[in-house]
Amino acid sequence: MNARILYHGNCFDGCASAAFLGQFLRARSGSDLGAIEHVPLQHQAGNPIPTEILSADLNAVVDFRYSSSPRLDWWFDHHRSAFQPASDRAHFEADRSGQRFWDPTAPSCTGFIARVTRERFGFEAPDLADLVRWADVIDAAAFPSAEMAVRLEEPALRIMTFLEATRDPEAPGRLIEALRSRALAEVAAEPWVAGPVAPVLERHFRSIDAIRTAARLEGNVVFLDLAAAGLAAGNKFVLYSLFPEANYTVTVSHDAQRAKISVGSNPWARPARAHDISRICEGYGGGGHPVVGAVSLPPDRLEDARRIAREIVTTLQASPGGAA
Ligand SMILES: [Mn+2]
Repeated sequence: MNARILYHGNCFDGCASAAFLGQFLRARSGSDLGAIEHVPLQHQAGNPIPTEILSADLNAVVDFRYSSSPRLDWWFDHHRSAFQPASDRAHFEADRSGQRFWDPTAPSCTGFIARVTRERFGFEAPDLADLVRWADVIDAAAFPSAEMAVRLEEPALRIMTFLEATRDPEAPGRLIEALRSRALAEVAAEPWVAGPVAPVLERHFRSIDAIRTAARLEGNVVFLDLAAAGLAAGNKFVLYSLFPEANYTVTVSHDAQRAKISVGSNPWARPARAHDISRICEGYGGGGHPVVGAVSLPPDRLEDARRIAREIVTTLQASPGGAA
């Protein structure tokens, strides 16, 4: 019996989920289980999980949307948008296989798989506890400090950087195999991980100095015009590490597709966010969440983007509701 695990590609939680489920399936099936093949999935319009892809003896999907295919043997996800089309939700709720699981409140899919396989199937994997813990931190952006997310020193954060940067189609599968049985520090030190990560980190650290020069703290808001500074959008935690006292960030960026205003609130700031950022962005045709949002304009409207960004800075400097 061979197995295929489909997972959210180029994502730490996706790969960690695949590694954890692989260990579970091995423990459950013993010598009946032959090779496990790992196939990355990407969000895209249309059906990203065609039935032909579920053609192994045993097929699993982790950290990715639902499929109503009868060939799907195991499914774990924690995305709120797991059911597309929405009618898939009724299919999921009618399922009696006891092998399809969804919890949109779970910080990571890896942690969710660990919880379900322990509670329902008595599976314990103490050697994967570190992997589970880091998947929870990374997928929920629950870093104890902005500095940790900027320094990228921890092995798990190096592996995260590697996954976001690698263009080698063989790399994620190799990584998943390694994560199943080896410590994160050992995997991060492998030349095939550390090698490609080095230039990415170097670019990242160099951009920090340029951002420090270009950004301005205006009251409780950091304003950064990346377009004027000739910088591309990057690690969103840099501004919070440079300006820990700021409550909000407003960034203008520009590429061939759009002129964009990004608005964020500092997760580590006290007092915490008071404005609803999604509502502010909606006022300019954008959107997002209460804690983070954006407005996108066509690429030829950079000056309009700058004007809107200035207006949003002023709005955020005032108390919510209008009183200054
Ligand atoms: Mn996830």
